[in-house]
Amino acid sequence: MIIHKEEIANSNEQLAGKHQQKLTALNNNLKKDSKAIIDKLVKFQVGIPSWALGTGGTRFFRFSGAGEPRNIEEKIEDIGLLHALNRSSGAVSLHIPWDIPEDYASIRALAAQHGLGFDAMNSNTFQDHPGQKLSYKFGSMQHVDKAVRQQAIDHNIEVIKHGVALGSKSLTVWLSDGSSFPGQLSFRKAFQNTLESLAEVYKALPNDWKIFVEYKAFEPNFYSTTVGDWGQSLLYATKLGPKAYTLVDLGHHLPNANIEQIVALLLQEGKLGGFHFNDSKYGDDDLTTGSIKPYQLFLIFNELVAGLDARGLNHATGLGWMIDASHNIKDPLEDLLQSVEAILIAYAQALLVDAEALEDAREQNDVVRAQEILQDAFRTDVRPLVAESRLQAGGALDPIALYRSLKVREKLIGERGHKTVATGL
Ligand SMILES: [Mn+2]
Repeated sequence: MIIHKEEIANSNEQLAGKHQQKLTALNNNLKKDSKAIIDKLVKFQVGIPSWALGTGGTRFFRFSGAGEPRNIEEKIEDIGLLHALNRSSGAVSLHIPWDIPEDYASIRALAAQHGLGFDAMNSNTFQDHPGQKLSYKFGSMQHVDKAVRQQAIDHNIEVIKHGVALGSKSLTVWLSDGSSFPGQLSFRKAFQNTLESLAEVYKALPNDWKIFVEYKAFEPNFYSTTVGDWGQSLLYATKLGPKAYTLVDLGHHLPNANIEQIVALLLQEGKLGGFHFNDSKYGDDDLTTGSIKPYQLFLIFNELVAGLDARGLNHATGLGWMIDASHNIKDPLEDLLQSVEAILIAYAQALLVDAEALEDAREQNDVVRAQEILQDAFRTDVRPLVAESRLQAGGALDPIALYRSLKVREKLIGERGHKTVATGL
């Protein structure tokens, strides 16, 4: 299905009066130029991964949703719906082999029709695929058997080829490699094998591509992970070369890690390349961004904005932004609308921070004032700015309300049926 411009315009018309009131009230109290902030919000796009359109599950059970996309075309259609509503979901991040494009030209045309481009490609050596010769049970790029490592290398090179054909410019590698018991592997050999394998993939990267090395503290391996934290990821990225970067996934840290500090230093070193948004209470919970720790999200964005500005990088294109979440009990499309909204809210709040005053407070060791400056921005209700940016970009003032009133899910169920499962889930 398609959401028509008139449907969005009609709904916006009904909400316009109230929206204008809120925006004027906010503008009257802002110390910064709201136009510059709104322009930045309009440009900011968050990639949507192809695996996030269906209902996820846990290791206990997967409670199926309904009307889920059954193939890559329907997944692109779903991202098109999101983008029509919020105008901030303009990129698709594909997962291979869950979403292998068969006809590149038609997939590209379909994406373009929805105003979507192709963001980072994702490889998968964390599971065995049908017809695969060798097993990844004991790792892929770290494996003691060279033939298994070669299989993982070949797969990643294959993913790059798909990406080139679609117009993508980056490859994200997340390895589940590690060990579940002490003594199971040699940390040093596992690192060396992984580095050599990644170097083979690096060699196959086109010149204008980036490779993102994603880290994760634990799970599915529970004793060690071969790319376990930002230090290890940075080590790989540094040894690989200038096209290799670290990727921060918010859920991949040990509890209470200071992610904003990690982000600040990686950016300073020019080695932060990709970013995966989600939220968590305990581990890699993959919950809706901003649903648990909105203040942390704001503090991270504060460092992102400061770090990107310090390097003169474009906020919208300086990093690869993507949502990486699992929707177990919510409608995935509603969940994604909430996540994108939360990301834009945190971004807008970070743009409100008075960086000069903050720097001054730091120089004076005025701890109280520094905190006041940050919390003043965080406690500002910036939702009218985010809504205005959507309005200006042609999106809906209230995406979730419109999604519900247009009965999008009901229509998708009508088209696709109740019992559908997205590929890869
Ligand atoms: Mn991730």
